Amino acid sequence: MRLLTPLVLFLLIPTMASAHFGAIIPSDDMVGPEDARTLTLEVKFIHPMEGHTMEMARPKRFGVLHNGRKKDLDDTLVSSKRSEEERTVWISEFKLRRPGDYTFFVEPVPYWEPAEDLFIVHYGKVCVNALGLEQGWDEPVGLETEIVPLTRPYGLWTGNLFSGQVLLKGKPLPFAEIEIEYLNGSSADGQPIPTPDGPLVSQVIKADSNGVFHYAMPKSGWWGFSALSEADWTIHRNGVDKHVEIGAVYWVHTIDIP
Ligand SMILES: [Cu+2]
Repeated sequence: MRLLTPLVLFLLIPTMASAHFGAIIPSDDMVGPEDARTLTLEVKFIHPMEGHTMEMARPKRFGVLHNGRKKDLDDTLVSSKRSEEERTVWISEFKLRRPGDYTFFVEPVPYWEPAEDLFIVHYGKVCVNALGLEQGWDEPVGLETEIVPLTRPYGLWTGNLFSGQVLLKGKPLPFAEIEIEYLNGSSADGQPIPTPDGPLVSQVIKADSNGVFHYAMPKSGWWGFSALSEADWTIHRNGVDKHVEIGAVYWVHTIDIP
């Protein structure tokens, strides 16, 4: 039995309940004409359901797509130690000047994960609707891999179905596997739910032959969707070429019907 242990551990790794998620969490997903127009965005690398934060280096790229134009926001990022674990997260203040949808996106630097013997790069996205004009949310950013929403990704009730399409190099990724996690503690009352066991931590669904998936969100708060692929490039580490897991991550917010 003893000899089997390393093999068993190896087999367990791909189905580990605890999933990594790159995240961009804005202070709101909808900003009306009467609201304060400064958004605060938190860029971080987390295990959303279990409430853990990984250390995050300054992202390689952070920007926003609005009205068909991409704007670089690297300069706005300020490091912070907000999490209980004293890990670095990145904060950006952004002023919404014009109406329309703002899709924020991040490309982190590769994160070395010794437990999986690979690097992780999660391309994160989130959309914020501004000042009453609902336009732009369905545009791709043009990242190496990304989720493009088919459901308008803001103003969602709890229980709504969220649909999206997974793209890899701009093309639909057939039968992509998508992990879904709830950002625990992000409900309207701010009360975390007790961390569930095993398969309840991450939900897992598969896209259809066009890379399209659907999921109904059962609680108010932020929900992360992550579709993982293996990059066709590797990173040299201590003389060995290591695999790179690339993730297309998208975040949406739901509120309860009053
Ligand atoms: Cu981790």
